[in-house]
Amino acid sequence: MSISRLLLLPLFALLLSACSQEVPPPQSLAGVAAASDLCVIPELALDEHNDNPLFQPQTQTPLKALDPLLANVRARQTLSLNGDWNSIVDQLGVGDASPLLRGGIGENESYGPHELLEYSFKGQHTLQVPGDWNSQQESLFWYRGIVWYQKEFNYQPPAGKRVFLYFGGANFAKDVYVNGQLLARHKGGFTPFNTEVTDYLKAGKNAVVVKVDSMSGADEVPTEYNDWMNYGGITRDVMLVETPAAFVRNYKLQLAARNELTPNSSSQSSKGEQRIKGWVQLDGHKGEQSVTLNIAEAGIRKTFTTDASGRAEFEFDAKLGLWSPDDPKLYRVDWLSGDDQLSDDIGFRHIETQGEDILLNGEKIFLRGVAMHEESLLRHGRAATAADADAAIKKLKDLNANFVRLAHYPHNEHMVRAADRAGIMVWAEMPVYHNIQFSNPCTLASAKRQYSELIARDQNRAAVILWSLGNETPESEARNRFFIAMAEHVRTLDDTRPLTAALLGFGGMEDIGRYIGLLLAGEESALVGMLTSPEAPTITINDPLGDVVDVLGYNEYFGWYLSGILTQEMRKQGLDVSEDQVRELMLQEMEKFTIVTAFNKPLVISEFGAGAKQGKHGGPLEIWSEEYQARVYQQQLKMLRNSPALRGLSPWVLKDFRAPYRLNTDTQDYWNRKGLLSETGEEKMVFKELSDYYKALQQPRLEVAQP
Ligand code: GCB
Repeated sequence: MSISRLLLLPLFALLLSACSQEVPPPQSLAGVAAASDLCVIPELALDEHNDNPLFQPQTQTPLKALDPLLANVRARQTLSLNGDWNSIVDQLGVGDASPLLRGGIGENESYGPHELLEYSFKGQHTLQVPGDWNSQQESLFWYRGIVWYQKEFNYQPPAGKRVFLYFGGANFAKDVYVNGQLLARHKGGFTPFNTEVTDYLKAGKNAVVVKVDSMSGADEVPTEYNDWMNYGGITRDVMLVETPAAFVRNYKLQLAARNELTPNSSSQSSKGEQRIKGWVQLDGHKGEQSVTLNIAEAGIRKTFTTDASGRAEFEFDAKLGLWSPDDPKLYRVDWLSGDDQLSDDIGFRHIETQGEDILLNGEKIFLRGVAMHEESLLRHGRAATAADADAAIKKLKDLNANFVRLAHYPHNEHMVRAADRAGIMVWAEMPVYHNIQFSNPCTLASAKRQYSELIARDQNRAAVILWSLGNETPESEARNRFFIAMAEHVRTLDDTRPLTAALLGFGGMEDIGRYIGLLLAGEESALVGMLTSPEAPTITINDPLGDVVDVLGYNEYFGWYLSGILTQEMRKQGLDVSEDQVRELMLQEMEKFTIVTAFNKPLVISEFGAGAKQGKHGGPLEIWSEEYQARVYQQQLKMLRNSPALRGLSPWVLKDFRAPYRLNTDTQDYWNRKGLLSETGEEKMVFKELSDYYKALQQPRLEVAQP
């Protein structure tokens, strides 16, 4: 075997190239921006080449564009449309094409007993909303495709009011029909949308039909290939929201970034004074309009006059108690404008970075966190309710965490609001996952729009401290341009929160391969002693995306995937080693490794972990055992002490989650087993390992120090 060849192990690069998609050459940023405006049109395009006479697609253009998002809908008068919805599975996608359906399912045609119509919602199939269909019916467990939903309800439209149909989220593409008319089309599985239905509702019986297609497509965000279950359906709350004719549509009320404060500003925390900065947007007003902001507890009452578009921007000093994990103070905030009154609970805090530090209200913090998918701890399937959120928060508290990474897409609003109340800091994320079509302007447009929707929903949540742009995206020119455009977009919408992304880094992998290889070769060599003390590797994070973000996330699986990959490479190079040998050495040596960055920015280890089946016990080298998983954590936590820029952790992952990627039917059985909790929420040994560690970090002496 040639030891020198071990120096060039391509490792993860090999893995990644296997799953890379062909991406066309990068376009200029200007081109991307201009073309992205056109991307609404392809969404509406029909398949004109379908010449099957049975499938003559109708023209399906929604009657109107989507309305801008209404903020804080649960504080308004609402009629919940949650509950049982009738459903039709449309595996072949014929529901809006065949003449045998008359106009198509969305038109919700009614028919007499002797009229032939080849669909009916009157059958026995219902699905619960909010909820994913996969967890509700055994026959739908693996189903990916179209399901039509229908809900009939009685309603008396209130005189003089406007009514909006609001969806907290449904995965992935939706066509929304109200009383037979296509009103809205939305793509994206994890962000809310609404459409005004004032003119389309009747007194008495009404019906909403939604065509939900859980398949996103190669040009979408995310694509189909993700390490999580593509739960389909209307997965979040649906409601009618009533407003006065003119009303407060959205607002942003946050502290101005500390670096924005002018020397003359009186806003210095030492005086207990802050500077509130924000805007309010009215809807339905005529010309300029006055709007009052009342924060009674802080003695604030301000009246602003909007411009003709209904928007007012403001800035003023205020004396406020600041939100923090130790004291998650929320103020009751009231907006008053004409006939409208809207209340919210808002916390105020500063979050910023300074060199390698993350500062909360000017103080250095360490993020004691964990990553989680949006899966319920109370039952199988997508989390959707306030009770789900409370259960997750309770587990985070048991873990002594102050931080959660809501991976890999926006989670529901209940979760973010619960985090606000509980003092759990949140990493919010867009599903720009692995290799998407970075050079496709429509893909960029979709990511930007979804981010706008998320920010419109969550911009007032003190808990949200980081906007993450994406996860483990392989480096390319096109990818870099994509993220520059995304970062600009997000910062334009919200300049008060740092940006992050979970990076990949290959640089140091070769060094790890060389190091472990030399140790093993040394053990076998006649020249024992001469080859056995190579220098422990330093892994440098140098992905150029680090230039774009403020906080560097880094996913590393030194205690899990790396040993297998290294073993294969070493064997290719002629070294006769077993995976066990490599794994043992890796775990033993890991504590000598150092992770550094090429940027003077804070580092969060956004993932590390190992799989374990709850209840499976074995020696600390037996993979899939709880002992092995716990040992990986012990060694990882020792190793991470060496990283000078480390300011937080969100190991992978709170709970085992459904993952069709995971084909080992013995131990995985389509679950990703890296949870601290089993799929039914039982704690594995590693839960205590991490909670004890975080408890020790909570001690005042260690609070701001590295672990
Ligand atoms: C990762 C991904 C995450 C996977 C995880 C795993 O790096 O970010 O989505 O589920 O690894 O378990 O391999």
